[in-house]
Amino acid sequence: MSRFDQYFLMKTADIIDYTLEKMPDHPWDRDSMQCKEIGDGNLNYVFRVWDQSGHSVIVKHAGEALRISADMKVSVDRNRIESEILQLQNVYAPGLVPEIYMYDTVMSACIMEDLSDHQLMRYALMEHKTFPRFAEDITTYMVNTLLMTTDVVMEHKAKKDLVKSFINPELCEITEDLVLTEPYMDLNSRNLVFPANQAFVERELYQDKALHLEVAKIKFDFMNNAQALLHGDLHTGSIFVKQDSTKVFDPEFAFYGPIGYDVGNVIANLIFAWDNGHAAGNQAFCDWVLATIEEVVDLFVKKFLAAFDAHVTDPMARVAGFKEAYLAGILSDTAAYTGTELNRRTVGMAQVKDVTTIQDPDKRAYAERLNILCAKDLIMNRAQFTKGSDYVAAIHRAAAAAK
Ligand code: SR1
Ligand code: MG
Repeated sequence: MSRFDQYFLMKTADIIDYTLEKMPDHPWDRDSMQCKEIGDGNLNYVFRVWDQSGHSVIVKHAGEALRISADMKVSVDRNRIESEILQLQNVYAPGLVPEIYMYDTVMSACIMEDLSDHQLMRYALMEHKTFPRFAEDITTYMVNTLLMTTDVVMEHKAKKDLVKSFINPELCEITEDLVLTEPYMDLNSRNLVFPANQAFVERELYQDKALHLEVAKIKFDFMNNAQALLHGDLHTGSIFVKQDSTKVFDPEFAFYGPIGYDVGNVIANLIFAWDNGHAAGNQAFCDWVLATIEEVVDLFVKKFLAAFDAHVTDPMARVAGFKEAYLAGILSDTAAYTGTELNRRTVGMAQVKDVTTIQDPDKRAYAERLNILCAKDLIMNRAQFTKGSDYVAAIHRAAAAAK
Protein backbone atom coordinates (compact mmCIF):
# COMPACT_ATOMS: atom_id res chain seq x y z
CA MET A 1 0.00 0.00 0.00
CA SER A 2 1.16 3.48 -0.77
CA ARG A 3 -0.38 6.85 -0.04
CA PHE A 4 -0.28 7.42 -3.80
CA ASP A 5 -2.75 4.58 -4.49
CA GLN A 6 -5.70 6.93 -4.35
CA TYR A 7 -6.01 10.34 -5.98
CA PHE A 8 -5.56 13.47 -3.92
CA LEU A 9 -4.31 16.93 -4.84
CA MET A 10 -0.57 16.76 -4.21
CA LYS A 11 1.29 19.70 -2.72
CA THR A 12 4.97 20.56 -2.95
CA ALA A 13 5.66 18.59 0.25
CA ASP A 14 4.34 15.38 -1.35
CA ILE A 15 6.32 15.50 -4.55
CA ILE A 16 9.73 14.25 -3.45
CA ASP A 17 8.19 11.11 -1.93
CA TYR A 18 6.10 10.70 -5.06
CA THR A 19 9.11 11.03 -7.34
CA LEU A 20 11.14 8.54 -5.31
CA GLU A 21 8.29 6.05 -5.36
CA LYS A 22 7.70 6.38 -9.08
CA MET A 23 11.36 6.58 -10.17
CA PRO A 24 13.01 4.16 -7.73
CA ASP A 25 15.90 3.35 -10.06
CA HIS A 26 16.89 6.95 -10.75
CA PRO A 27 20.25 7.70 -9.08
CA TRP A 28 18.88 10.43 -6.82
CA ASP A 29 21.05 11.96 -4.13
CA ARG A 30 18.18 11.67 -1.68
CA ASP A 31 19.56 13.97 1.02
CA SER A 32 19.90 16.93 -1.30
CA MET A 33 16.58 16.59 -3.12
CA GLN A 34 14.44 19.71 -3.39
CA CYS A 35 11.13 20.56 -5.01
CA LYS A 36 9.50 23.77 -6.16
CA GLU A 37 6.15 24.47 -7.81
CA ILE A 38 6.90 26.39 -11.01
CA GLY A 39 3.64 26.21 -12.99
CA ASP A 40 2.10 29.39 -14.32
CA GLY A 41 -0.42 27.92 -16.73
CA ASN A 42 -4.18 28.04 -16.33
CA LEU A 43 -4.84 24.40 -15.49
CA ASN A 44 -2.21 22.27 -13.71
CA TYR A 45 0.49 22.11 -11.08
CA VAL A 46 4.05 21.77 -12.28
CA PHE A 47 6.86 20.86 -9.89
CA ARG A 48 10.59 20.82 -10.49
CA VAL A 49 12.48 18.20 -8.51
CA TRP A 50 16.27 18.29 -8.38
CA ASP A 51 19.27 17.22 -6.35
CA GLN A 52 22.80 18.52 -5.87
CA SER A 53 24.24 15.82 -8.15
CA GLY A 54 22.65 17.36 -11.23
CA HIS A 55 19.58 15.15 -11.54
CA SER A 56 16.25 16.83 -12.18
CA VAL A 57 12.77 16.07 -13.48
CA ILE A 58 9.43 17.80 -13.89
CA VAL A 59 6.32 16.39 -12.22
CA LYS A 60 3.08 17.61 -13.77
CA HIS A 61 -0.10 17.02 -11.80
CA ALA A 62 -3.71 17.68 -12.79
CA GLY A 63 -6.05 19.07 -10.17
CA GLU A 64 -9.81 18.57 -10.41
CA ALA A 65 -10.39 22.34 -10.34
CA LEU A 66 -8.53 24.59 -12.76
CA ARG A 67 -5.99 27.12 -11.53
CA ILE A 68 -7.54 29.91 -13.59
CA SER A 69 -10.92 29.46 -11.88
CA ALA A 70 -11.89 27.21 -8.94
CA ASP A 71 -15.39 27.01 -10.45
CA MET A 72 -14.12 25.25 -13.57
CA LYS A 73 -13.75 21.48 -13.15
CA VAL A 74 -12.24 19.39 -15.96
CA SER A 75 -11.48 15.67 -16.16
CA VAL A 76 -8.05 14.77 -14.80
CA ASP A 77 -7.80 12.29 -17.70
CA ARG A 78 -6.12 15.21 -19.46
CA ASN A 79 -2.85 14.10 -17.87
CA ARG A 80 -3.06 10.66 -19.54
CA ILE A 81 -3.90 12.30 -22.86
CA GLU A 82 -0.92 14.63 -22.56
CA SER A 83 1.46 11.81 -21.60
CA GLU A 84 0.34 9.46 -24.35
CA ILE A 85 0.44 12.06 -27.09
CA LEU A 86 3.92 13.19 -26.03
CA GLN A 87 5.12 9.59 -26.25
CA LEU A 88 3.60 9.29 -29.72
CA GLN A 89 4.98 12.65 -30.87
CA ASN A 90 8.42 11.66 -29.69
CA VAL A 91 8.25 8.99 -32.40
CA TYR A 92 6.93 11.32 -35.12
CA ALA A 93 8.96 14.40 -34.16
CA PRO A 94 11.96 13.14 -32.16
CA GLY A 95 13.82 15.83 -30.24
CA LEU A 96 10.97 18.33 -30.54
CA VAL A 97 8.98 17.26 -27.46
CA PRO A 98 10.02 16.49 -23.88
CA GLU A 99 10.59 12.87 -22.95
CA ILE A 100 7.95 11.31 -20.67
CA TYR A 101 9.59 9.03 -18.06
CA MET A 102 6.35 7.68 -16.60
CA TYR A 103 2.71 8.58 -16.15
CA ASP A 104 0.24 7.58 -13.55
CA THR A 105 -3.51 7.49 -14.13
CA VAL A 106 -4.23 7.17 -10.39
CA MET A 107 -2.62 10.43 -9.30
CA SER A 108 -3.11 12.01 -12.76
CA ALA A 109 0.54 12.94 -12.85
CA CYS A 110 3.45 12.39 -15.15
CA ILE A 111 7.19 12.72 -14.73
CA MET A 112 9.07 14.19 -17.64
CA GLU A 113 12.32 15.65 -18.87
CA ASP A 114 13.36 18.88 -17.18
CA LEU A 115 13.75 21.62 -19.79
CA SER A 116 15.00 24.31 -17.41
CA ASP A 117 17.87 25.08 -19.77
CA HIS A 118 15.20 26.37 -22.19
CA GLN A 119 12.98 29.44 -21.76
CA LEU A 120 9.24 29.63 -22.20
CA MET A 121 8.85 31.11 -25.66
CA ARG A 122 6.23 33.68 -24.67
CA TYR A 123 8.53 35.19 -22.04
CA ALA A 124 11.55 35.07 -24.34
CA LEU A 125 9.57 36.89 -27.03
CA MET A 126 8.46 39.47 -24.46
CA GLU A 127 12.18 40.14 -23.92
CA HIS A 128 12.37 40.54 -27.71
CA LYS A 129 14.73 37.62 -28.15
CA THR A 130 14.80 35.98 -31.57
CA PHE A 131 15.13 32.29 -32.42
CA PRO A 132 16.57 31.50 -35.84
CA ARG A 133 15.63 27.77 -35.66
CA PHE A 134 12.04 28.31 -34.67
CA ALA A 135 10.33 28.32 -38.09
CA GLU A 136 12.29 25.26 -39.19
CA ASP A 137 11.57 23.32 -35.99
CA ILE A 138 7.92 24.20 -35.54
CA THR A 139 7.08 23.34 -39.16
CA THR A 140 8.85 19.98 -38.85
CA TYR A 141 6.92 19.36 -35.62
CA MET A 142 3.59 20.30 -37.21
CA VAL A 143 3.99 18.40 -40.47
CA ASN A 144 5.30 15.31 -38.70
CA THR A 145 2.75 15.17 -35.91
CA LEU A 146 -0.22 16.31 -38.00
CA LEU A 147 0.04 14.86 -41.50
CA MET A 148 1.37 11.56 -40.14
CA THR A 149 -1.69 11.07 -37.91
CA THR A 150 -4.27 11.69 -40.65
CA ASP A 151 -6.02 8.91 -42.44
CA VAL A 152 -4.47 9.92 -45.73
CA VAL A 153 -1.29 8.47 -44.19
CA MET A 154 -2.35 6.07 -41.44
CA GLU A 155 -4.08 2.75 -41.83
CA HIS A 156 -7.70 3.80 -41.38
CA LYS A 157 -8.66 1.51 -38.50
CA ALA A 158 -5.49 2.40 -36.60
CA LYS A 159 -6.32 6.08 -37.07
CA LYS A 160 -9.83 5.52 -35.72
CA ASP A 161 -8.34 3.79 -32.66
CA LEU A 162 -6.35 6.96 -32.03
CA VAL A 163 -9.48 9.08 -32.46
CA LYS A 164 -11.09 6.97 -29.71
CA SER A 165 -8.12 7.12 -27.41
CA PHE A 166 -7.81 10.90 -27.70
CA ILE A 167 -11.44 11.79 -27.37
CA ASN A 168 -11.19 14.83 -25.08
CA PRO A 169 -14.71 16.27 -24.67
CA GLU A 170 -14.16 18.47 -21.63
CA LEU A 171 -11.02 20.20 -22.86
CA CYS A 172 -12.60 20.59 -26.30
CA GLU A 173 -15.61 22.18 -24.62
CA ILE A 174 -13.31 24.83 -23.13
CA THR A 175 -12.12 25.67 -26.65
CA GLU A 176 -15.63 25.56 -28.09
CA ASP A 177 -16.73 28.07 -25.44
CA LEU A 178 -13.71 30.29 -24.86
CA VAL A 179 -12.36 30.40 -28.41
CA LEU A 180 -15.29 29.74 -30.70
CA THR A 181 -18.30 31.29 -28.93
CA GLU A 182 -17.69 33.78 -26.13
CA PRO A 183 -15.57 36.32 -28.05
CA TYR A 184 -18.66 36.89 -30.25
CA MET A 185 -21.37 36.77 -27.59
CA ASP A 186 -20.35 37.14 -23.97
CA LEU A 187 -22.80 34.47 -22.83
CA ASN A 188 -21.08 33.68 -19.55
CA SER A 189 -20.13 37.29 -18.76
CA ARG A 190 -16.48 36.41 -18.33
CA ASN A 191 -14.94 38.28 -21.25
CA LEU A 192 -12.31 40.86 -20.32
CA VAL A 193 -12.66 43.84 -22.61
CA PHE A 194 -10.12 46.65 -22.31
CA PRO A 195 -12.36 49.61 -21.35
CA ALA A 196 -10.99 51.97 -24.02
CA ASN A 197 -12.12 49.50 -26.69
CA GLN A 198 -15.55 48.63 -25.28
CA ALA A 199 -17.52 50.32 -28.07
CA PHE A 200 -15.14 48.95 -30.70
CA VAL A 201 -15.59 45.38 -29.42
CA GLU A 202 -19.37 45.75 -29.27
CA ARG A 203 -19.43 46.88 -32.89
CA GLU A 204 -16.72 44.70 -34.41
CA LEU A 205 -17.29 41.44 -32.51
CA TYR A 206 -20.64 41.35 -30.70
CA GLN A 207 -22.81 42.97 -33.39
CA ASP A 208 -21.25 41.71 -36.61
CA LYS A 209 -23.70 39.07 -37.82
CA ALA A 210 -21.72 38.20 -40.94
CA LEU A 211 -18.72 37.44 -38.70
CA HIS A 212 -20.89 35.29 -36.42
CA LEU A 213 -21.98 33.18 -39.37
CA GLU A 214 -18.39 32.51 -40.47
CA VAL A 215 -17.28 31.69 -36.91
CA ALA A 216 -20.25 29.34 -36.55
CA LYS A 217 -19.02 27.42 -39.61
CA ILE A 218 -15.50 27.36 -38.18
CA LYS A 219 -16.73 26.15 -34.78
CA PHE A 220 -18.56 23.15 -36.20
CA ASP A 221 -15.59 22.35 -38.41
CA PHE A 222 -13.46 22.27 -35.25
CA MET A 223 -15.95 19.88 -33.66
CA ASN A 224 -16.47 17.57 -36.64
CA ASN A 225 -13.34 17.47 -38.78
CA ALA A 226 -11.33 14.64 -37.20
CA GLN A 227 -8.44 15.28 -39.56
CA ALA A 228 -5.30 14.82 -37.45
CA LEU A 229 -4.14 14.40 -33.86
CA LEU A 230 -3.70 18.01 -32.79
CA HIS A 231 -1.71 19.51 -29.97
CA GLY A 232 -4.85 21.56 -29.44
CA ASP A 233 -3.32 24.55 -27.61
CA LEU A 234 -0.20 25.39 -29.58
CA HIS A 235 0.56 28.88 -28.28
CA THR A 236 3.95 30.27 -27.31
CA GLY A 237 3.30 29.31 -23.68
CA SER A 238 3.31 25.68 -24.85
CA ILE A 239 6.76 25.94 -26.40
CA PHE A 240 10.20 26.01 -24.79
CA VAL A 241 13.05 27.51 -26.77
CA LYS A 242 16.73 28.15 -26.72
CA GLN A 243 18.91 29.22 -29.61
CA ASP A 244 19.53 25.69 -30.88
CA SER A 245 16.44 23.85 -29.65
CA THR A 246 12.63 23.97 -29.71
CA LYS A 247 10.44 21.74 -27.52
CA VAL A 248 6.67 21.64 -27.73
CA PHE A 249 4.93 20.57 -24.52
CA ASP A 250 1.58 20.77 -22.73
CA PRO A 251 -0.65 19.03 -25.31
CA GLU A 252 -3.45 18.28 -22.86
CA PHE A 253 -6.03 19.77 -25.28
CA ALA A 254 -5.06 17.10 -27.83
CA PHE A 255 -7.83 15.56 -29.90
CA TYR A 256 -8.58 14.72 -33.53
CA GLY A 257 -9.41 18.02 -35.18
CA PRO A 258 -8.57 20.28 -38.12
CA ILE A 259 -4.85 20.72 -38.82
CA GLY A 260 -5.28 24.46 -39.31
CA TYR A 261 -6.14 24.86 -35.63
CA ASP A 262 -2.55 24.14 -34.56
CA VAL A 263 -0.93 26.13 -37.36
CA GLY A 264 -3.24 29.09 -36.78
CA ASN A 265 -2.48 29.14 -33.05
CA VAL A 266 1.25 29.45 -33.74
CA ILE A 267 0.73 32.35 -36.16
CA ALA A 268 -1.66 34.24 -33.87
CA ASN A 269 0.73 33.99 -30.96
CA LEU A 270 3.55 35.35 -33.10
CA ILE A 271 1.28 38.31 -33.86
CA PHE A 272 0.93 38.90 -30.09
CA ALA A 273 4.72 38.99 -29.91
CA TRP A 274 4.68 41.54 -32.76
CA ASP A 275 2.16 43.64 -30.78
CA ASN A 276 4.55 43.71 -27.85
CA GLY A 277 7.58 44.58 -29.96
CA HIS A 278 5.63 47.29 -31.78
CA ALA A 279 4.45 48.90 -28.54
CA ALA A 280 8.09 48.99 -27.42
CA GLY A 281 9.22 50.47 -30.75
CA ASN A 282 11.52 47.52 -31.43
CA GLN A 283 11.55 47.48 -35.23
CA ALA A 284 14.25 44.80 -35.57
CA PHE A 285 12.27 42.40 -33.41
CA CYS A 286 9.04 43.13 -35.29
CA ASP A 287 10.81 42.48 -38.59
CA TRP A 288 12.03 39.12 -37.27
CA VAL A 289 8.50 38.22 -36.17
CA LEU A 290 7.04 39.05 -39.58
CA ALA A 291 9.78 37.13 -41.37
CA THR A 292 9.13 34.19 -39.03
CA ILE A 293 5.38 34.23 -39.68
CA GLU A 294 6.08 34.22 -43.41
CA GLU A 295 8.58 31.40 -43.05
CA VAL A 296 6.28 29.31 -40.83
CA VAL A 297 3.51 29.37 -43.44
CA ASP A 298 5.75 28.82 -46.45
CA LEU A 299 7.87 26.11 -44.85
CA PHE A 300 4.76 24.36 -43.59
CA VAL A 301 3.40 24.25 -47.15
CA LYS A 302 6.71 23.07 -48.61
CA LYS A 303 7.25 20.32 -46.03
CA PHE A 304 3.61 19.28 -46.13
CA LEU A 305 3.71 18.77 -49.90
CA ALA A 306 6.97 16.81 -49.70
CA ALA A 307 5.70 14.64 -46.84
CA PHE A 308 2.43 14.04 -48.67
CA ASP A 309 4.34 12.71 -51.70
CA ALA A 310 6.56 10.57 -49.49
CA HIS A 311 3.97 9.07 -47.13
CA VAL A 312 0.47 9.10 -48.60
CA THR A 313 -0.50 5.69 -49.94
CA ASP A 314 -4.32 5.73 -50.05
CA PRO A 315 -5.17 5.39 -53.75
CA MET A 316 -7.95 7.99 -53.62
CA ALA A 317 -5.71 10.47 -51.80
CA ARG A 318 -3.25 10.13 -54.67
CA VAL A 319 -5.82 11.12 -57.28
CA ALA A 320 -4.55 14.11 -59.28
CA GLY A 321 -5.58 17.40 -57.67
CA PHE A 322 -6.51 15.93 -54.26
CA LYS A 323 -3.27 16.97 -52.54
CA GLU A 324 -3.77 20.59 -53.61
CA ALA A 325 -7.44 20.57 -52.56
CA TYR A 326 -6.59 19.03 -49.17
CA LEU A 327 -3.85 21.60 -48.57
CA ALA A 328 -6.13 24.46 -49.66
CA GLY A 329 -8.63 23.40 -46.98
CA ILE A 330 -5.89 23.31 -44.35
CA LEU A 331 -4.61 26.76 -45.33
CA SER A 332 -8.08 28.27 -45.25
CA ASP A 333 -8.62 26.72 -41.79
CA THR A 334 -5.23 28.07 -40.71
CA ALA A 335 -6.28 31.63 -41.53
CA ALA A 336 -9.63 31.15 -39.80
CA TYR A 337 -8.14 29.75 -36.58
CA THR A 338 -5.41 32.39 -36.55
CA GLY A 339 -8.32 34.83 -36.45
CA THR A 340 -10.26 33.03 -33.73
CA GLU A 341 -7.14 32.80 -31.53
CA LEU A 342 -6.44 36.53 -32.04
CA ASN A 343 -9.98 37.41 -30.96
CA ARG A 344 -10.22 35.08 -27.98
CA ARG A 345 -6.91 36.15 -26.44
CA THR A 346 -7.90 39.81 -26.92
CA VAL A 347 -11.38 39.79 -25.38
CA GLY A 348 -11.83 36.34 -23.80
CA MET A 349 -11.06 35.27 -20.23
CA ALA A 350 -7.64 33.74 -21.02
CA GLN A 351 -5.50 36.59 -22.31
CA VAL A 352 -1.80 36.83 -23.16
CA LYS A 353 0.85 38.73 -21.27
CA ASP A 354 2.45 39.95 -24.51
CA VAL A 355 -0.52 42.31 -24.82
CA THR A 356 -1.79 42.76 -21.25
CA THR A 357 1.64 43.96 -20.06
CA ILE A 358 1.73 46.83 -22.58
CA GLN A 359 1.75 49.67 -20.04
CA ASP A 360 0.70 52.63 -22.18
CA PRO A 361 -3.13 52.34 -22.38
CA ASP A 362 -3.26 53.92 -25.85
CA LYS A 363 -0.71 51.46 -27.18
CA ARG A 364 -2.50 48.52 -25.60
CA ALA A 365 -5.85 49.65 -27.01
CA TYR A 366 -4.22 50.03 -30.42
CA ALA A 367 -2.70 46.52 -30.27
CA GLU A 368 -6.06 45.03 -29.36
CA ARG A 369 -7.87 46.84 -32.19
CA LEU A 370 -5.18 45.65 -34.58
CA ASN A 371 -5.62 42.05 -33.41
CA ILE A 372 -9.38 42.18 -33.91
CA LEU A 373 -9.24 43.84 -37.33
CA CYS A 374 -6.58 41.40 -38.49
CA ALA A 375 -8.64 38.49 -37.11
CA LYS A 376 -11.73 39.57 -38.99
CA ASP A 377 -9.79 39.87 -42.25
CA LEU A 378 -8.38 36.36 -41.71
CA ILE A 379 -11.76 34.83 -40.88
CA MET A 380 -13.83 36.57 -43.53
CA ASN A 381 -11.29 36.15 -46.35
CA ARG A 382 -9.76 32.86 -45.19
CA ALA A 383 -9.58 31.16 -48.58
CA GLN A 384 -7.27 33.90 -49.85
CA PHE A 385 -4.52 33.25 -47.29
CA THR A 386 -2.30 30.78 -49.10
CA LYS A 387 1.23 32.01 -48.42
CA GLY A 388 3.25 33.69 -45.70
CA SER A 389 3.29 37.11 -47.33
CA ASP A 390 -0.54 37.16 -47.23
CA TYR A 391 -0.33 37.21 -43.42
CA VAL A 392 2.29 39.94 -43.37
CA ALA A 393 0.13 42.05 -45.68
CA ALA A 394 -2.89 41.48 -43.40
CA ILE A 395 -0.92 42.64 -40.34
CA HIS A 396 0.15 45.80 -42.19
CA ARG A 397 -3.45 46.44 -43.28
CA ALA A 398 -4.73 46.01 -39.71
CA ALA A 399 -1.91 48.17 -38.33
CA ALA A 400 -3.01 51.02 -40.59
CA ALA A 401 -6.74 50.54 -39.96
CA ALA A 402 -6.37 50.32 -36.14
CA LYS A 403 -4.97 53.87 -35.84
C1 SR1 B 1 -9.84 27.55 -18.72
S1 SR1 B 1 -8.35 27.26 -19.49
C2 SR1 B 1 -8.05 28.68 -20.42
C3 SR1 B 1 -7.11 28.49 -21.53
O1 SR1 B 1 -5.86 28.04 -21.05
C4 SR1 B 1 -5.36 27.02 -21.89
O2 SR1 B 1 -4.03 27.22 -22.18
C5 SR1 B 1 -6.23 27.03 -23.12
O3 SR1 B 1 -5.76 27.92 -24.10
C6 SR1 B 1 -7.53 27.46 -22.55
O4 SR1 B 1 -8.41 27.96 -23.51
MG1 MG C 1 -1.46 24.92 -21.38
